[in-house]
Amino acid sequence: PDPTITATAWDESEPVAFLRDRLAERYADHSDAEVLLDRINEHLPTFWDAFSAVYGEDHEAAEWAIRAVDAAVEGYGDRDDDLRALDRERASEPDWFQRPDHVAYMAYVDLFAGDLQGVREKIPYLKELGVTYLHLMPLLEPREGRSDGGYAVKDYRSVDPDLGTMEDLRKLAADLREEDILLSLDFVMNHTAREHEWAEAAREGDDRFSDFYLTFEDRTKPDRFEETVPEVFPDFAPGNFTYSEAMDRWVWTSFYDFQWDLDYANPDVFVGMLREMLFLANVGTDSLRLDAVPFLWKELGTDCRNLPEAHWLLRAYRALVRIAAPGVLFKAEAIVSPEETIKYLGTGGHEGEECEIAYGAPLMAHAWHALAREDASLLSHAMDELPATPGSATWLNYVRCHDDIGWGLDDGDVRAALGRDPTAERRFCADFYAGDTPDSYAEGYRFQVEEATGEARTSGTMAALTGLQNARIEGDEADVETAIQRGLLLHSVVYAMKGMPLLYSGIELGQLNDFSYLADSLKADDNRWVHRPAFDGDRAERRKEDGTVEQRLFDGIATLSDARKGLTPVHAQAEERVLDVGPDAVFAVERVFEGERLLALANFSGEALAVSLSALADVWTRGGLVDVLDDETVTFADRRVPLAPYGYRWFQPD
Ligand code: OTU
Repeated sequence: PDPTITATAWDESEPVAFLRDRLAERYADHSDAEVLLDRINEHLPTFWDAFSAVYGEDHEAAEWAIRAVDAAVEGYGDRDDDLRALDRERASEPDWFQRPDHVAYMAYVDLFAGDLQGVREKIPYLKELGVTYLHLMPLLEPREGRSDGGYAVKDYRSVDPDLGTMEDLRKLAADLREEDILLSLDFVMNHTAREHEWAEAAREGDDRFSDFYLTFEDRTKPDRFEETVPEVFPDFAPGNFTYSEAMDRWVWTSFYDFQWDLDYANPDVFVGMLREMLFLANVGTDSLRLDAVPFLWKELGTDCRNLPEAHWLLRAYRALVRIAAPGVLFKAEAIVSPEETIKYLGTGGHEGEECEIAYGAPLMAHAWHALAREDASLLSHAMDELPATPGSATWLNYVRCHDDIGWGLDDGDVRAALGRDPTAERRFCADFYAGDTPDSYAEGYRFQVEEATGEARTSGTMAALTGLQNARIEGDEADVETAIQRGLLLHSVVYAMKGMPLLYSGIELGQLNDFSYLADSLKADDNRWVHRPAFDGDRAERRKEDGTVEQRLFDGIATLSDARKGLTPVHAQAEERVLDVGPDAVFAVERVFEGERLLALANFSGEALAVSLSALADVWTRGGLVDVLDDETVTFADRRVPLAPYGYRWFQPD
């Protein structure tokens, strides 16, 4: 029934109590009333707090709040028994996703395995790498033609027919669960494809759906927004607005012109997207990757990124999904400055109320910077400055992913740690990885160059950026070895730091840049495709042959995955301390949890060197150390630990 609340009935002084009573009446006869009302009572205060911060506190907002809870209750109703059982299990072990054992892998279904059936067949391969969490890139029905790798969704309730069916997806989710692998799927929540039925209806002049998107009758407002809103893809999708002839209006399009930003100021959009989100959760998804969350709210005079409302929206959704499907994780895709990124994990009194996971882009970009400079000072400084991660959350740490590398080095950090000009330093990174500095070994590409400063983002596979690509082409075995070592070094850091390590498919085999996209007119202008090669089965076979590049990389990474299993100090709740052990080239971190310690050392330079442990806590100096990766006990003369060029070592006290 329609949740009409008249202005006179609405009690604005006791909104939560009012809503609680209404909802108790509404669901009194529900077959699962007890469970539902418990959850509603638990999450209603945080939900209303967040929801009303966005939509106001009047009786109409309250009606929408009830509609939103209705959608959550429906979502609960549609949830399978085994998923509900999983929800209960996870509620009793809140750190279930923070444990040391987790290793994530991300892949495009078509490129990795052809289709969803193919992914099922690849499960043993994933297990060999120690994978416990699989993020499959966008696989819902995209618009035809260009679709930004599936990030332009036409229908959130059907699978891309080239990849399989919804039934295949459910089966895959169940098979993965059987093998203890979590499934993560994208929820593209900032925008839909222009061909989504809501956008189609808006174009046909439907009143309700016209309000689902941000459209403007002329350029007055768009021009004012453009004064403060940066562009995401200035090269191939300049500006933030696209003219729609059908509507004779300007539509907000942060990304490509065919990706229409939703208007979250409209509560109808909030509820509509909640339904789509819960549908996806109920397919058997363990984690929703919430795409482009910094962009959810727009406000004149701002950069329209990371606004408080974006956080309130996520908190409101988080509370509602806890009513329907509490075992489902929220993973924020927010590639923004370190201080802004961490807020998506729930900070400032909102611990546990927002996302459980966020991409560790700050670690990623700084590690690549350290590699280029053979100097870990900025990496150490930035990681040390990062505010403490909320205990309820974790990072997803990675070396490469499907996107470009944005050189998100903070001005103040660059000045403090290096005493250099920040713009020049970011430009140096783009130049180095494009192979344009005198001693660069890299073979990457600039993505979205800023003409004014020469700054740019970087595309390219890990193999291309670490010099493996060039070394292989030139056939120099010593260079090949060095490049493999660079790739493993980066992974050793990602595996040691707070968070879940994430492998980007193909990285474990040293796959090279792939230029086939240039022949495809739908992709040719977007060079991110250069680092999205199809999984190479022949290379995968070579991982079994001793001494091949593939075997050395694959086994190096698998060894790190193995080492994490059961290694208490890499639990996400473990403390993380960046240490100073002497040479600027060395990144040293200590992790401590439940009385157990890990010391991870990483030499970012191409020279062999030694570090001194004497200045560290006595546990590291009083006796022998267990070399975790070699599985042996060692002692060092004068407490000096030798590190090979680009070498890394993990120790525990004996
Ligand atoms: C994401 O990335 C996806 O990862 C991209 O593959 C998509 O193209 C895009 O959204 C649109 O759906 O700007 O350069 O702070 O950095 O959302 C990639 C978040 C991007 C943005 C991020 C975006």
